[in-house]
Amino acid sequence: MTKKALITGVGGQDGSYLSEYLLNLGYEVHGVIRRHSVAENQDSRISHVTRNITTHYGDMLDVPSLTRIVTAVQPDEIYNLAAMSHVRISYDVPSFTIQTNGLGVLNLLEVYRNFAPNAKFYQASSSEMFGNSVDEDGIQRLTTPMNPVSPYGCAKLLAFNLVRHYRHAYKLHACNGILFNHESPRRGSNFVTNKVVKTAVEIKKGLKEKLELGNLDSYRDWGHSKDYVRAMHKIVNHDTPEEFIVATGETHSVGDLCQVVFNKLDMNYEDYIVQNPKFMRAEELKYLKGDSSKAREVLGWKPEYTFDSMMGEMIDHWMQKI
Ligand code: G4F
Repeated sequence: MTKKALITGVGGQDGSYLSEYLLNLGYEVHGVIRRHSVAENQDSRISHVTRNITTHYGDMLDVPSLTRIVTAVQPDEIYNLAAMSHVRISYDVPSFTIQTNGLGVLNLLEVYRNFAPNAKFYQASSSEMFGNSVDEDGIQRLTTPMNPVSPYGCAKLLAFNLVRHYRHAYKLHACNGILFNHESPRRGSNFVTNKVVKTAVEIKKGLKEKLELGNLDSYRDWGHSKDYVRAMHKIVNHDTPEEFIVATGETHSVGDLCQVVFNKLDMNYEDYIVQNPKFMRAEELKYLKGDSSKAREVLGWKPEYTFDSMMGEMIDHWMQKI
């Protein structure tokens, strides 16, 4: 029988790659989209697959819409990818962030347990939940304490704990994937990787003179979204509902990222970068490097992209587009 997947946040980077991945596996794919005043922005990342998936208007804060969608679709798998996903902006809209990324997940869990309790549930948890906790050897693992440093991280930790609680209390197949940063040409251009690549290409083509950034000294473990959506599917289809970390195990500073990208375009990044306090955070998460050995050993997952091949793909994308 054809399996049905319901993806909240289907219009985002991960939602678009996950839709493609599940369609290729033969799934019937349903996605929840939010109304946007610019109609084209609602489904710009999934316009190439909208004929093959069914979209439903809904919102994590609107329980009637979630109830209507879950009841009608009766999904086998629910992937909750909906979120206010920008960490710096979460300091500007803390209440909205906590409501959407925290209480919104509670709404969806309630609808799930009441109307589709046999489904499997995946929650997009985040390495931002660790905050500045790191083990002595410089790695975050499943056992590393979680001490978030942003409204975004606090909300994600609330959702993470709710998912575990619902699993135990109501015997649901509800899992958390703790995903470290993951990028692609489809990443919003206000996240640092795509911002650096897009602006560097604009500079190369003579359209801009400078790249304004915030903190250059923070480190991130950057993987590719396409690799990470494969992990989501493996996590939810594992025999038992559990937590998994998805990460490359490599870390690079924002400064290193700039150096790699500008070098690939035969430029020296130091000639173009200006620091602007506007892009700094009230409290910075300084360092991420994840241990994904459980996902590799238990699920047989491993990334196909390297940092270098991912950056190459993103540069090619913007070189063609601009
Ligand atoms: O690309 P970023 O905005 O990603 P961030 O904050 O790490 O969050 C991403 O990864 C999380 C997983 O850990 C996800 F949960 C979350 O949804 C999102 O996908 O920033 C990366 C780093 C930060 O240290 C930031 O301070 O880049 C630094 N940075 C320096 N200048 C900048 C800039 N970030 C942005 N967005 N813009 C700048 O101009």
